[in-house]
Amino acid sequence: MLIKTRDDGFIHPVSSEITPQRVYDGRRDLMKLMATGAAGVALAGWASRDALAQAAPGSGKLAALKGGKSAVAGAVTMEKVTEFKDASTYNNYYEFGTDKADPAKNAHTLKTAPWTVEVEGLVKKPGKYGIEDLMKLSAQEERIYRLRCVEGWSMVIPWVGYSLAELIKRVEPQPGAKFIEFVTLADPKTMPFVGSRVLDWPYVEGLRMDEAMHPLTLLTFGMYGEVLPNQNGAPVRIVVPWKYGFKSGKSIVKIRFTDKEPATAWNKAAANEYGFYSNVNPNVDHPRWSQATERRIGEDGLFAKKRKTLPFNGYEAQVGQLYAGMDLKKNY
Ligand SMILES: Nc1nc2c(c(=O)[nH]1)N[C@H]1C(S)=C(S)[C@@H](COP(=O)(O)O)O[C@H]1N2
Ligand SMILES: [Mo]
Repeated sequence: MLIKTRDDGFIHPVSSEITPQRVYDGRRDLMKLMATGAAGVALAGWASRDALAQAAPGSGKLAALKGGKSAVAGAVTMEKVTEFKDASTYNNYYEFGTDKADPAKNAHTLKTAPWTVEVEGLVKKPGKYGIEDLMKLSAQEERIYRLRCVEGWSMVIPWVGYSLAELIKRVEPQPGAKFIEFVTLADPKTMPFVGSRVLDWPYVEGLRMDEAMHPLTLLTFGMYGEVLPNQNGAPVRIVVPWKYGFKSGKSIVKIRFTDKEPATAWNKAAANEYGFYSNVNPNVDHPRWSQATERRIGEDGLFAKKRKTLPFNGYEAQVGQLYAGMDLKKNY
């Protein structure tokens, strides 16, 4: 699966290979269908979706879809996907304002082409990647991940990208490289709140090398079969599904390999509230609120029940081993 650039510099996905958005619009019906009889198929994930697509009325085109399958275990959930409208209008992107509606209103000023990502620090092959080359570096696939924000809400989003590990292997980390730092764009001309004092700009995030190498860590270029909307971190962001959302830095311009734990934006702003690890953990409260439950965006009607937050956001089977022997209360 590939996302290509048109000659005019505008980037768009190859739609025949990516699940079109209407698939998600119709997904509620598919889920209902699944609940009534096709339950066994539900366990099989994507294969089942193709089968169901054949069964779903008016969605004949879906049956021909082949590109959406993820090769990475645990990279697809059969939970109901959040509406695109919600995922692209309820955002955290403080460079464009602190209100959830601000990024969708303001991020049209972000200039995503041309765009380069610099790979530097403790690697044998440092370099600058144009966004188009970065997109083509490895086969892209679609993965449906939960994203759990530290503020207590969550979404289920079909992301498009490839494992960050593919890039890491390509640039050959030096033996001393223990962490990866992600530096995101801080452009006061196009980002109205970069002058504000909420955070120390640029927004920086980081991962330990084994976390960055974990196949679930997705270098992300698209969602819902399209390139990322600006407010979701165009043209490239990271998605680390077992960590609180703020670990998933948007609009990345630098990937730096270091021997020291990077100083990250929220940790610098409030170290007692936001740790470096920030693995989703229902047993470790935020100092000002519980992390035991979450509100799924799109389900916030009068009778909507809160969901129980799962350790590692439900990805414990895949990533728990990374933290064997670590005190996760201390390393929050
Ligand atoms: N550069 C940058 N990246 C960021 C943020 C931000 O303010 N600036 N917010 C983070 C937070 S708190 C969350 S919850 C997720 C939200 O991603 P989404 O809007 O695509 O759901 O982005 C993260 N990445
Ligand atoms: Mo967040």
